[in-house]
Amino acid sequence: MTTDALLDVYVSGSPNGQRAIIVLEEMELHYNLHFLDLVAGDQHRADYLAINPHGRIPCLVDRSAQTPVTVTQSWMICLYLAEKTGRFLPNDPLGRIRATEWLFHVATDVMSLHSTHGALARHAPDCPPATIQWAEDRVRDALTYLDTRLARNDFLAGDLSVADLALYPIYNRRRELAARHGMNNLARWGNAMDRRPGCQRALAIIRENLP
Ligand SMILES: N[C@@H](CCC(=O)N[C@@H](CS)C(=O)NCC(=O)O)C(=O)O
Repeated sequence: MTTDALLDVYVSGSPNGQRAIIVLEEMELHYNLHFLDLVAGDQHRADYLAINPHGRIPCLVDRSAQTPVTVTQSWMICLYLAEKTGRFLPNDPLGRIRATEWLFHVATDVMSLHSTHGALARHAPDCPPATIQWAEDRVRDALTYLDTRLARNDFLAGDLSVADLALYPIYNRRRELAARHGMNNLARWGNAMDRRPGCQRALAIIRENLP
């Protein structure tokens, strides 16, 4: 993290925002951090909407090229920075397909269930408890599949890749669920991620900047 870098990142403490910081720290990039308070509505301010009209975080602006590049969607920020640095994405075509496949898997088959359950449990007071339990069970199923995958692989795509970096902030919110269901392979993977200095720096930055 720095104050006059050519990369600007706009985040909050949510898993999608954390994902961008984790990737930036793991890739040892210099960047200007803009931490938005979503409860206060920073994402709706005109100066931010001029950067990302969708009014969502995260958003990355790369001013290192002649024409600045703005990238939204935390998954695309993962891919963009992996392409830019040549890190956490294999060079060989098959390895690249596998890492990208697992990145998409985490985005569509894990994050979507995690978000749905979180939204129902926190923001839908009239939702029947059985429906909330059903949604939690779908998160459990998604994590169980990852646990099975990690029984035979150290990391999702074999070697450490952007897919693992992208999963880490979701796992951090679901540690208790995974432990309750005895997902030991996922726990071993989580411990390996916990030990990474880039992940540790990212979590410290998030803690320091929470509103
Ligand atoms: N699919 C997007 C999701 C972006 C998103 O929904 N961000 C939320 C925070 S996690 C946000 O900015 N919410 C602000 C709002 O809804 O006003 C991504 O992965 O980046």
